[in-house]
Amino acid sequence: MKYLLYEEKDKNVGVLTINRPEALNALNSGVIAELQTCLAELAKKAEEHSLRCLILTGAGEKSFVAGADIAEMRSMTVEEGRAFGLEGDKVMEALEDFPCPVIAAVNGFALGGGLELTLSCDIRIASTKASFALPETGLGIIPGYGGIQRLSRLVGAGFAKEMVYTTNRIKADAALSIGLVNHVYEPEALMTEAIALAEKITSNAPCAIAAAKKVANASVGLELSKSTRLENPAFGACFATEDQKEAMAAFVEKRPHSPFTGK
Ligand code: DAK
Repeated sequence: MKYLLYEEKDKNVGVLTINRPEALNALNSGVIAELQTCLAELAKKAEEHSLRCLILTGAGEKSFVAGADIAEMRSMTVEEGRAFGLEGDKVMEALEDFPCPVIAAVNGFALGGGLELTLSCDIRIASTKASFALPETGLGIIPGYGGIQRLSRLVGAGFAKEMVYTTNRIKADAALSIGLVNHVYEPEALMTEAIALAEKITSNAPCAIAAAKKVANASVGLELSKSTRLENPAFGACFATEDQKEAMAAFVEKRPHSPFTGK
């Protein structure tokens, strides 16, 4: 891969790095195509539970992803713009539907499509150097990778609309205060903390985590009465797993449970 780095850490944690630092990791069609291919491959590992939490980050000290590639977009026709958007949407959906949790470790600029990428992840953590904005309206376009919708759901329509209409860039502490990120760390601590968070997730039963992610995603936008009904079949299905039997037996027998297998 030209634009991506992938590294497997201990405890079923993977780190995927967008590696185009000379352009602040901007999303050109090459990056988008590689993300599609790579996420499809990694999804197979996640289905088998050999990968149980994925961390997404950007290469270099300055940027997570500084948006879609403006140099590439500037001369697009309406049809090309739509096609470019559709390919990007596939990446956003692949992250959102990824079979295990995805953490965005935001190490710098998360602008436009870069912010939208983080919104498709399950959890966002940031370094004190991170900043967030949707600069699209200043470029004559709108956030086209589901940013308006996902940001509104996360931080509420008021903050989302302010970010879209003003293009103002907000720092990590402001992102924390509106719930856009869960935690903020010093830059040198970001990856250690991301891995610690990922390992905490992977210490739990992978089938249960996958089921919880599916229920959480499927519930978005549904009335409470409908979304709670989604939970019941998923809850019941957990009782078919070896991990549930072992974890509950271990509790009752007052012993540590054996490692979760994802079965
Ligand atoms: N695209 C292409 N190149 C970029 C880039 C970008 N988004 N951001 C930075 N770069 C490149 C710069 O051109 C520069 O390249 P060289 O000149 O060295 O060749 C290099 O990265 C370093 O950037 P700077 O020299 O500008 O670095 P500074 O520290 O001075 O400034 C900056 C950093 C992040 C403030 C600045 O680079 C900047 O404002 N960048 C643009 C940020 C931006 O506006 N991003 C949003 C892009 S719009 C769609 C769906 C989604 C989208 C579009 C369509 N459809 C459904 C159709 C998404 C749109 C966007 O994301």
